[in-house]
Amino acid sequence: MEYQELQNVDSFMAGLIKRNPGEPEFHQAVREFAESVIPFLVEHPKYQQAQILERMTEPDRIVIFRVTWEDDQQRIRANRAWRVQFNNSIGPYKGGMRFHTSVTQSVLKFLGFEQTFKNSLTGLPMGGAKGGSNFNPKGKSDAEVMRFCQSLMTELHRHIGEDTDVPAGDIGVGAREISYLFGQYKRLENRFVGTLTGKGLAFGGSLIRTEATGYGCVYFCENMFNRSGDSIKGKTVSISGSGNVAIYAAEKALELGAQVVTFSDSSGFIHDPDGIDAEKIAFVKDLKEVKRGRISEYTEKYKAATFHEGKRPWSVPVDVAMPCATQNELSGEEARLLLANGVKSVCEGANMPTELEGVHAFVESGILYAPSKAANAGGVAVSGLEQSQNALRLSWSREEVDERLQAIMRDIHTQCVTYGNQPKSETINYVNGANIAGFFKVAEAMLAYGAV
Ligand code: NDP
Ligand code: 2IT
Repeated sequence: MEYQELQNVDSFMAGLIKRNPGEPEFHQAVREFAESVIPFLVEHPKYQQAQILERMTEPDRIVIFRVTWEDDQQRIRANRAWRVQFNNSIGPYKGGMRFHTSVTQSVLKFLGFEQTFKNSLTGLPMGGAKGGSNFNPKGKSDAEVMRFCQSLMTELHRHIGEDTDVPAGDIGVGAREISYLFGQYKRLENRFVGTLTGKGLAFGGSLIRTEATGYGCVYFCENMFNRSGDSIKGKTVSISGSGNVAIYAAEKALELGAQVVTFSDSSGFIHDPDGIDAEKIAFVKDLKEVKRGRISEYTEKYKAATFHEGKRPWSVPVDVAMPCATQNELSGEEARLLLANGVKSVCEGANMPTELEGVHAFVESGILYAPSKAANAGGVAVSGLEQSQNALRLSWSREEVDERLQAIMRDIHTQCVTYGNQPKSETINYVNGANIAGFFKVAEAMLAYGAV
């Protein structure tokens, strides 16, 4: 890499795009980060002299491997898997595994990059990583998923460890997959250690880990409202997705007195103007987690609800929008529509769900807009607490973990307010706040280490 004199975002991005061709999601994540951090770097030349931004945007390493497995018809199948170990300056690598047909190196690089700063914001000693495979778990039997997970772990186990790299779940990787992965890891290593998080409660898992991302997202939203004496209570909320993050965001929003009116999946969204209550959430949980069905089936049971095939929920007028499905699921146009319909807050449960144009629209509008790095850090935070409990060989109560989660989300909010304060405005730029606060700790560690 040429020594770069930092001029502006565009010149920095031109170099990054040249070095990483064909990786649009990675470019997008870095650009959003660079827009916040470059003005800060210009004021603090010590980071630039050490080429911190250039080094931070280069992963420590990427492991790529083939996963061969046998399907139920005894046919041999092959997939590709990755582990992107992005940055371990402040702790062992930490981040989820994603199984989805859309997984590419670009997607996992954007996720590993963002994970580094999200983990820094939690205040826990965790570096950033992400992994996954283009394996499609949809329509596969439990036995097929098991064989795939065992084959994947047969290679991955060499690259991970409780003090090296600690994977967890993400899209397509839930309790079932983590159990198969952990079982194979334990067998290969002949050691029972907390090298994966999101484990079952019978074998080292933490209470509240399943709920943590969704709950944390709502806690963050409540912190934003509370700052101006308001609350999520009584607000209408649209949620996209109907997986782990979406379900528990809905559960906590309901508990705090909000009315949730949408869920979605990759085939469309449901709108329930009566509000999605606890019984309906339990129905969705069973539908998606146990029956592995489609969200459209909701309208067969709840007749007042409508299904909108191939559509996303952002046309429904609401006070709060929580994208909880996947990256780039909210366009610039949809962001403007939400704003025109009077949205007061957008809180991102998914990673990078809003296209850059939408991010700009939300920030410029001055609404309470929480970017994913800050808003969905509750999941990995409780993963960090699971690691602590495993190291101590004990388990904390539900109340204790929930209190720690709330304290961590409050602290992330405070960091965003500190670094995202705008001199001539009442509003907080939470994007700048999260990026600069997350950057700061990682950058200080890298500076201290010298040229490594
Ligand atoms: P799940 O696999 O449990 O659920 C994913 C949901 O999103 C499903 O409803 C799925 O629909 C939908 N979805 C996935 N891909 C697409 C797509 N391309 N287009 C439309 N809908 C899609 O995953 P999680 O709930 O765990 O993850 C959701 C988001 O939250 C991801 O961005 C993830 O990175 C992020 N996240 C997750 C954390 C965790 O702890 N699990 C922590 C922090 C962030 P369908 O069933 O049709 O595929
Ligand atoms: O994106 C994320 O933060 C996660 N999927 C959770 C990672 C973790 O290690 O718990």
